[in-house]
Amino acid sequence: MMQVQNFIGGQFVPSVSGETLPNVGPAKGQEIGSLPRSWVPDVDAAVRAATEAGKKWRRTSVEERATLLDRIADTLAQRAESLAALESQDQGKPVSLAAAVDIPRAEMNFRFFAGAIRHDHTDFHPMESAFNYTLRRPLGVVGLITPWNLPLYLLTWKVAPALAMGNAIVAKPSELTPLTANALAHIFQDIDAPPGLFNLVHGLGGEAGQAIVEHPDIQGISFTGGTTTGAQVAATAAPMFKKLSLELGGKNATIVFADCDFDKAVEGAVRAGFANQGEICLCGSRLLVERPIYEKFLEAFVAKVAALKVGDPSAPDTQMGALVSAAHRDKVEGYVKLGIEEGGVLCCGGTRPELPAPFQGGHFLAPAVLAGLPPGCRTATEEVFGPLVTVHPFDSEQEALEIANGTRYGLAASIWTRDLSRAHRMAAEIDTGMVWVNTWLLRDLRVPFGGMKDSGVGREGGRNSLEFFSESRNICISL
Ligand code: TXE
Repeated sequence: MMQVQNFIGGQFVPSVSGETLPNVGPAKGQEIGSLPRSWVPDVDAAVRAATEAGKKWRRTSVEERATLLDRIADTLAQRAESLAALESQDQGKPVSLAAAVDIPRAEMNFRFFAGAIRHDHTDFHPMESAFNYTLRRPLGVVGLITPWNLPLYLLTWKVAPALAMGNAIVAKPSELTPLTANALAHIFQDIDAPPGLFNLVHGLGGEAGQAIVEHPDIQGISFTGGTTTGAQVAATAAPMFKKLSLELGGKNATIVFADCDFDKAVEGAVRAGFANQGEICLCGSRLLVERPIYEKFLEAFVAKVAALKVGDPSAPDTQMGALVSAAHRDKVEGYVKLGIEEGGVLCCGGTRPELPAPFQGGHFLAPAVLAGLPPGCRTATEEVFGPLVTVHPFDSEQEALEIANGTRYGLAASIWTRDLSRAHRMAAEIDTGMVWVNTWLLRDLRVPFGGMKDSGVGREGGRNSLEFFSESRNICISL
């Protein structure tokens, strides 16, 4: 049993109240440990520690900060195997995915931002009688609130640039996945990072999370999670004029034209639809296929989805693990049912697979494909965030765009076609923050990452992160 604690001022401590929350493992549906149920007193202590540490940290050199980030990356690399096993056990994803994606990306997040500040530059604007230069100063103490789908990957995506720009941190991971955040705290302690630089407060969103957002001595909030929660966070932070970054939900379209590389597009659509059990905000949960190849593509897609190996996340050949919680599995099951009620045909999956002990109590769901739904129905426009893809035919670029843009979200899309003029045309018209062409989830950490509409506000990545986690100050010197 893993009883994690808060990490405040460089020490592991229980919550002030002493209360804890259970941590349930998705694969077996059994308790694997506990986490502190923190609230205002715990957040206060974390903010005090961060404020103290931040006074020194903001005066460190770029090289000192980059060196710390590199040391964290080195330690993450050394502990990669155990971190992958921990992430898989906590979140339910296959250990192969955690080892190939989550943990290497956590390491890369630190290495990337160490490089970003070593090679950064700011602006200089000469005038006739004066010149202007821009200084970037840290915000001070920042609150980082992260979700359960890519726990370490998304936490480090915020921790690295926040530290790189001289800030101190109060972070709260999802109460559903505390373990790798705890392991990161151990890394900070093991490498003797300045105490109070990185503080971890576990607990419920409406308690510890809310306390972080409303704390008067936290200058900025970077949030990744659901759209509904994002609205609550914004409502609290906005009147306090805190800097705010919101990376929220998505209902992304995979758009396949008849001239595509057929096998590559099928492979890409399956990966986009079901990677990480479909629990990625970038997942292609709507598949739009040009009518001439619709039947053939649907058949090939369903065959590959039905063949995905669902089961023990720790088994090397498992392709889809367990959903993060029983409640989330029930939510996805509810959408499968709704899809059928809305007129969809269930082509495969959507049921609980029969698994041998000790997995019979796990939160598993066979990946589901629903065809024949009207593109504007609830199942095809609301974020499900699980292993469910709806498939729709289209007859023109215009129709594909209308379907793709016909939801409240605007995060990502992928387009599969050999006609690159068409790809550029479509990419310019799709209302999303990101578009992939003949690929999916290929990531360059320098590019702007984020969405529009109900998918969020702001961009992360490269200079976008450095600018979010700092205040630009223009200084004008008269000649
Ligand atoms: O997110 P939540 P969850 C979507 C997806 C998913 C839904 C809910 O649809 O089903 O969001 O997922 C903290 N003040 N995405 O439950 O609830 C909470 O404790 C401050 C897409 O993970 O938004 C957790 O740490 N904090 C997303 C974090 O917010 C609060 C990835 C996210 O929790 C809070 C995950 C409050 N009032 C879910 N309430 C993506 N875009 O990647 C909760 N929290």
